Amino acid sequence: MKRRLFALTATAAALTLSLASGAALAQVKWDLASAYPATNFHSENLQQFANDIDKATAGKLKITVHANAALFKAPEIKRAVQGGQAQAGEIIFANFQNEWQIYGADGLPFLADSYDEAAKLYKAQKPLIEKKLAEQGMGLLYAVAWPPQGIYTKKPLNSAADLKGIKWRAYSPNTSRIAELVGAQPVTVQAAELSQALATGVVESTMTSGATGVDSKLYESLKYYYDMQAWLPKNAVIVNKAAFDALDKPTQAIVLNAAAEAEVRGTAASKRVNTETLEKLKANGMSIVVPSAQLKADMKKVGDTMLKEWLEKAGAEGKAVVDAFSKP
Ligand code: PCA
Repeated sequence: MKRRLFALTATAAALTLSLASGAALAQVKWDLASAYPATNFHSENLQQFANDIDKATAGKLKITVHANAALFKAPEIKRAVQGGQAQAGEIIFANFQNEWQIYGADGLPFLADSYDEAAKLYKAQKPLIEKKLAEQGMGLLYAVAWPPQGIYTKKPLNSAADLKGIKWRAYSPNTSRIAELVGAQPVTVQAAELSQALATGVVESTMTSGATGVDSKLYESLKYYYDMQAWLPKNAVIVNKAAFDALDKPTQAIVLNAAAEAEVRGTAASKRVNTETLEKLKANGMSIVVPSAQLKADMKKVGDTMLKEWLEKAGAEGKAVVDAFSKP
């Protein structure tokens, strides 16, 4: 009897041992939700990020990228990552401004309107955003700016007054506010539904990048692109903290390293795509227009109003971000 018990215990011990080593070798699978088409430069960069991790971990961490809002719609991705329905996701910060103003800083017209300024603004936002995401049970892996935002229309624009009454597609609180300030009618439509909204006449103008102009074939319904270079909103790749913490240390280091590389690679791609997509819009019959002095001045005024409003809402944190950004 005694003997038998020992034998059983030994078997149990062996089993535990094999399970433990099995656990250490087990493959981890993550879902990464994103909202832009698979051929968009952000999505291609994400896929490369996932491939790099797959390779560096010898297949131990497999990340499936679900592009084009296939898993969650753009505004749902942040909550899905927070709740662990997706271990990771790509969000556009500016979508979450109503939750916390600092997320919207890079969606303010003419605050940071070049790649260099966007990088500087990111530096000012980053410590606050990392802290906020940590409080929400998430981590920031990397962020990449979209190309500068311009105005797409059917008819020529001489000044902001020409935007009065037109149906304006917005993707964020700030892009809706612009419409209100110029007297247009804002309709919120995320990129995944933009082509359809234009085709069905739900909207007839928008403010976005050349990249999204090409992704959504805006030249099929719209004729003009006013190259305002108004702001460069950032996409960020975020991770559920519990999912990240559950990885072993070497795998965590691999993820962070791949993220740092993705940030550099994605930023270079954004710059390249900015030039390429404006060329593509032109090749497809769109007029790429340098805005008139009047249109520029009108939109600058909109930007000034929005910065003032934002600073009122964002309080001391907002002031700290703008001060850090404005430091020479
Ligand atoms: N494209 C995205 C966000 C900013 C951009 O350039 C969009 O239009 O939804």
